[in-house]
Amino acid sequence: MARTIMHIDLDAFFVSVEQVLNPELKGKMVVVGGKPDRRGVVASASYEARAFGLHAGMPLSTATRLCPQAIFIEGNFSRYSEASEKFMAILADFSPFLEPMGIDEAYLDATGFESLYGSILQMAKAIKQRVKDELGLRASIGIASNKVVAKVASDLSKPDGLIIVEAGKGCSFLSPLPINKLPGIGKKTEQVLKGLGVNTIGELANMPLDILKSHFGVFGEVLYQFANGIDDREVETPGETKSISRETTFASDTRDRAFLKATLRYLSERVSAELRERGKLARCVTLKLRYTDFTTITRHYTLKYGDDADQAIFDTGVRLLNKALTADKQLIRLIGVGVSSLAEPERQLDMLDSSAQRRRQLDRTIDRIRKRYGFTAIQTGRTLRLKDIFPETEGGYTLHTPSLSR
Ligand code: TTP
Ligand code: MG
Repeated sequence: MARTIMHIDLDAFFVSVEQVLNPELKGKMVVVGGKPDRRGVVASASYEARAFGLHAGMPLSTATRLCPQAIFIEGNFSRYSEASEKFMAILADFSPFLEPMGIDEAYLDATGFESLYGSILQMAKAIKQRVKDELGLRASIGIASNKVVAKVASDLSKPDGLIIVEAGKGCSFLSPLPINKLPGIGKKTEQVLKGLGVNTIGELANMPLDILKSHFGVFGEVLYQFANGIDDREVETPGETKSISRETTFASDTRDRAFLKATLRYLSERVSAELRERGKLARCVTLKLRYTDFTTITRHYTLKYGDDADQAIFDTGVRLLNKALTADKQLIRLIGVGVSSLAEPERQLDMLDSSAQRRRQLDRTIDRIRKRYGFTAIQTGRTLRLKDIFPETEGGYTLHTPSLSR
């Protein structure tokens, strides 16, 4: 099912808060960051000042030269964090699936919420209206079926904007835009890409993946996916952990069952170790596979009782994997395993099943040894297969998705 993801970002946030407190500043060239005779940089510039080329990160001395008539304000962070809290509280009224990103931006999963407000457009307008009425601030909103497209859309819509990108249109929406509009592309990456003759996101989307990988490593894969409008990152609500997952992308696509299972075993062990560390049991196990053509599937299985044992998570993952391998014949580029429906352990269940209790005791002993000597100090026959393939570090194997190698 297509998701509905919103990215909401306040316009010229620090400056706008100052303008609410002092309406005389409205409609003027205003810079928050410090007095012009100070060393330091622009934190936020009003859109009127941006017309002179001012932007965040620019030295105040340059800003003064470009726009001497601007009003420079020192700023007061406590005011901004207070406004930020109120802003997030408004958003939380619209959907509990809210992921605050920075001080003035958030992702909101609005899937299924549209009908509550008539339509997604009405919902977005209602958010903008409340932010304006209650805080005096303007919010720009991008709506799409994933995070990356929603973020680019909100940026492009600024100021006071609203852009909806229909499901399936993400790629064509991004295509004509310059590469620096894509999240994650900083000055350095932009320069390398330009050197390769890549100026637009569409050109990046059409680059052979191997070339991107040879220049940027694992990040090349992310760039490729984002440029093609692919992004399956969930909106993650902070606070209590609702799910735990680990995944990795293979150096080359594979259907080698033993290797897939060895990787799945390792990922399952990492997931269950974290479950035990957090003192939770999981009811739902999810397998994620991405195929050569980038289609991604997830398959779930609900356990009868909550569990945190390596073997239980792995066995369920393998069952889902076997089914998926029978159903689809493509090579696999990514495998992941996750758990959700987390609950506190109910100890009395252990008493009924002494083998489960023994397994748990074994897992806990292994956890203690691993804490002391590293994750790979103890391995099952299955994960030993990975020894020759993935580099080993003290913390475990280094998989090819660095952020997920924990
Ligand atoms: P942004 O949302 O990046 O910028 P903005 O809200 O001022 O302008 P717009 O979104 O309309 O483009 O950042 C939010 C606030 O974070 C910004 O008001 C000030 C602060 N900030 C810094 O202090 N330093 C920086 O380099 C950036 C980018 C932001
Ligand atoms: Mg902003």
